[in-house]
Amino acid sequence: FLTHPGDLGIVAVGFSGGQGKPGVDAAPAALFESGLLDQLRHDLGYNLHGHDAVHEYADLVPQHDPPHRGMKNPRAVSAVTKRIAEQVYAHAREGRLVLTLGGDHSIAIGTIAGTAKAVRERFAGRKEIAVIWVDAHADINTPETSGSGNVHGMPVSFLTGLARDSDEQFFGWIGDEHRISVSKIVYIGLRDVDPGEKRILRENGIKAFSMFDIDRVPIRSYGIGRVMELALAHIGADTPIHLSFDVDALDPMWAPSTGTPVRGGLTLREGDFICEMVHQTGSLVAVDLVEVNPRLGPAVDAAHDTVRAGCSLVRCALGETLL
Ligand code: 6HN
Ligand code: MN
Ligand code: MN
Ligand code: MN
Repeated sequence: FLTHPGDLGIVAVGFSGGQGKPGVDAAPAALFESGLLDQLRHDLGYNLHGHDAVHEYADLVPQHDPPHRGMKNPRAVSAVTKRIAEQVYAHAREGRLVLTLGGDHSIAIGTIAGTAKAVRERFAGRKEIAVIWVDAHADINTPETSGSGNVHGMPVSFLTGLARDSDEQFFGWIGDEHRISVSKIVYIGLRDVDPGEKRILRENGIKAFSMFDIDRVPIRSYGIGRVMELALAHIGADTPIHLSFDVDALDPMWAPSTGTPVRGGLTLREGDFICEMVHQTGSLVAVDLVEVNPRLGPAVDAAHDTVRAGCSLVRCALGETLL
C-alpha cells in the first residue's frame, strides 16, 4: 500500500484537550529527547518528513469553549483533529507510512480520518482501512453515554458514525470518506470498559480481545500470539492497517505515566509483540502512540520508563526487532 515504504511522515501533536490532565502534550518532546528520531533515522533507516515541529495548534483553541452535548473543549478538539486529519492525509497521499505522536487519544479522530480518506482515494473506493486499537479502554462512548465528557473516551464512536453532529465545529466536518466500518475494528487489551460502551460493542458485534481473552490460553505466553492470529484473521490479508496504540494498554508497571492507568495490563513484551506482528503483515499504513504523560507518575523514574516503553513500541511497529 505504501509507495515509499522507507519514507516516514511524522506528526507530533502537543495537544491535551481531549481530557483534563495537563502534560500529555509534552510527550512528543520527551520522546524526541530520548532519541526516538535518531533511532528511526539511523537504526531503522527511514527518511523522516515533518519531524521538525511539535504542533500545538494554539490558533485553533478558542478562549471560550463551553460544553456541547456534555463534551468538554468540543470546539478545540474538533478543530485540532480536523487539522490533524489534513496533516496525516498529506503524508499518506505521498505514499508514506505515518507516525503520529500524541497527545491524548482524541487525536485519533484526526489520524484515522486522514488515513481512511487517503486509502479510499488511492484505491478508488475499493479498499477500506482496518484499525487495531490497543488500549485498556474502548474509547467508544458517544457524548450521551460518556460519564466524563472527555472526548478521548469517544474517538471510535465519531469515526464509525455511531456518534454524529451536523455542526462543522462539533465534528460535523467528519464525512463518509473519513469513516471506518465497525466490522474493521479490532480491540486488544481491554479491561476498563464503561457499561454504555459494553452495550455498543455488543450491539454492533465489534471484535474485541480483552485481557481475559489474552489470559485464557493456559500457557500465558501463548495468549497474545493466538490473539494476534485471530485479530489479523478478522481483518483479513491485503487490508491496510492503522495501529492506534494507547500506552495505557500496558500495565502501569511498564507505563505508569499516563492519565487513566488501569492495573492488570499487557507486559511491555506483549505490547512490543503486538507491534511486531502488525509490522510483519506488511500492511501497516499508520501508527499512533498516545497518552504518554511525562508529567504524571508516582516515582522519579516513572516518566522516563514510560517514554522508553513508548519508544520501544514505536520501534517495534516500524520493524526494528525483526531480523
Ligand atoms: N483513553 N471510559 C472513560 C471515559 O472517560 O470515557 C475513560 C476513557 C479513557 C480514554 O484512555 O484514551
Ligand atoms: Mn525523503
Ligand atoms: Mn485510549
Ligand atoms: Mn486508554
